[in-house]
Amino acid sequence: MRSKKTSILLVAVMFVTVFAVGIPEERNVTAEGTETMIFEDDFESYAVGTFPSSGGWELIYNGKGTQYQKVVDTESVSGSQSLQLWGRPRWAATAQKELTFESEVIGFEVYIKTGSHSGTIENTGVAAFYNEEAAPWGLGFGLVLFRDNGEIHAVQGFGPNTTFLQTYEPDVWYKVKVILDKTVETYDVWIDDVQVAQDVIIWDTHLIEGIRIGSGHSGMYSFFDDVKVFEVITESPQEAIEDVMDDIEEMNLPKGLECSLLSKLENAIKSLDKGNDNAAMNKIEAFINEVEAQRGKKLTDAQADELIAAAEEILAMIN
Ligand SMILES: [Ca+2]
Repeated sequence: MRSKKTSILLVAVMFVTVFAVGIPEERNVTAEGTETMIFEDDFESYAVGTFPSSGGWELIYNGKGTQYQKVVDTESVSGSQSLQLWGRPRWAATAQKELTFESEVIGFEVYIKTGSHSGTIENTGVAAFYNEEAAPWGLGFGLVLFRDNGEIHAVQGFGPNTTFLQTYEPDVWYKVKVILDKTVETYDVWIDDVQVAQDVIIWDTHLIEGIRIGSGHSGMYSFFDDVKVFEVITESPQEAIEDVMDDIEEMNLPKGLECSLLSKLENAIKSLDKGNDNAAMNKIEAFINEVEAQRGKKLTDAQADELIAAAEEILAMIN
């Protein structure tokens, strides 16, 4: 009996954990704004030894040979699989995924691991936003290059000038993150969650139509896992609160409750306009408490969840 209870509890805890972890993956609030995922691939869904075409990836250049550009189960960050890309001297191996972006601020994340250094400045692992058609060999935007000399670089414009970011060790996974702002034509880079470049200058970013990962001319294998592409919504907390107010008006709630919820949010906007972030956060906390108190009464669970999730995102934006 005791073990049965324990296992029921365990299942419940697992459910809550999975559920709780699932949501922030879709929408991640950071100092840059709210990140909304538009594409992700952990390479777990493909047969080992195949190229992940069924996930929308195209093999643009086949490097050392098409048979080397494949999902493997010998290396991984998530699960048991990753994508191997393997270039050769003067012929890269590159995989591209076409995407459509609506936001002016976009980003990607990818784990990269490459082999030992031979000391040249040829690229081993590469990740970037891309346009395949705009130039004979395509154009990369927000490029992050792992070079065969053990250095990681960002690229200004389309090169040849680069910015040294840091060194790397062979056969170690690195988490690369880029956020690119089309309105000012710059990008920022993080390696293992540490910001290593800010406002690297690029141009013609309106041409971006996808993401590319690859192994350059060094002839060294590279592995890629957990590719994520996201859009960053950079609205102000005030704008985000106005969106929640619109949602409340669409819920057709009893008038008294609607007025009470809206007035708390209106007051939060007034506090933010005055620069009083603490007062604004207090008002949003009061809003959350009122929503919680009406859960299962004048608000359905789904409505309460939606409003609280939105309010918590706004708190994270202000904080
Ligand atoms: Ca994986």
